[in-house]
Amino acid sequence: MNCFDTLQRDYKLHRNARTTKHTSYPGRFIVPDDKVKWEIPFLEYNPEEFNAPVILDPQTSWADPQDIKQVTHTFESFEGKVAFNSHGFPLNPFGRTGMAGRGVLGKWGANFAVDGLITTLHPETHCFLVLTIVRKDTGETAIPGGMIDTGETSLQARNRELEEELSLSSSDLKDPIYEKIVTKGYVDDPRNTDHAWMETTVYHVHFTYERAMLLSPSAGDDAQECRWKEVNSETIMNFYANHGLSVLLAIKTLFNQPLPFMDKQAHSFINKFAGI
Ligand code: RP5
Repeated sequence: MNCFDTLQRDYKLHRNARTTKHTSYPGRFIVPDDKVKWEIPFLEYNPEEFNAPVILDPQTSWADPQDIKQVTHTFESFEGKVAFNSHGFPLNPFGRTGMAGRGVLGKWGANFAVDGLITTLHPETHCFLVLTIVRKDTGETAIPGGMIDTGETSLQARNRELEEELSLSSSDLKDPIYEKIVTKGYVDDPRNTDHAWMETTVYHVHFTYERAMLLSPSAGDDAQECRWKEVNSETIMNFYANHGLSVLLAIKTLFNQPLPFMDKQAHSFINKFAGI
């Protein structure tokens, strides 16, 4: 199985959401692969409920009320119609996570974020390079991104996050040779619970190497470090959440375009681990 297939299989089973967790969380109830889906009976299932103090604080403007009956927003999801359990709590569209409540997530149901993926191709090594951050909270390599604020569009949020985390302005992002929304959907995030989860929109921009090297990113806000990272089978398996899968999906989508800058050697390199 190549890296892409492995990452996709793990994503569908939301392995991170079941086996990793935010540092403040109690242990997750163990959910075997064959008991992930809500439709599969799992009578012993008894996850602990956890709601972080910050989201229970009425002063926290970005958090929903703890009482689900007082929630006034509609329950939207890129994954389709949101299902509810018999107590009226929204159900994670990918299935059981081993944790009830909202954890550290503010909203019941989907919590919407955005990711700003920036890539280039090295002209000599024929390797893809991705502009990454190291997250302050987990120390893991990630695509820069963050939560969408109330009243913001996902594109505005992408621009704001790139400014905050990398000090890149929207003029830095002008005139890429390719630009596309790669995916909109569930994130296999360590903060997810049975009733609150992350969803994202991934924006991809691809620059020529010369143009990319003119960017001068510097880490800030939630990012402790930033760097161009080579895409290879080792780096791709070690991204935060399912960001490695998003990167490969972006590269696969890019290679499926009839674009003049296509690099045959890069194509055969990526093909080895992503099956393009
Ligand atoms: C992930 O968490 C998203 O893909 C995005 O990268 C990030 C948003 O959360 P914060 O970085 O704001 O914590 O689920």
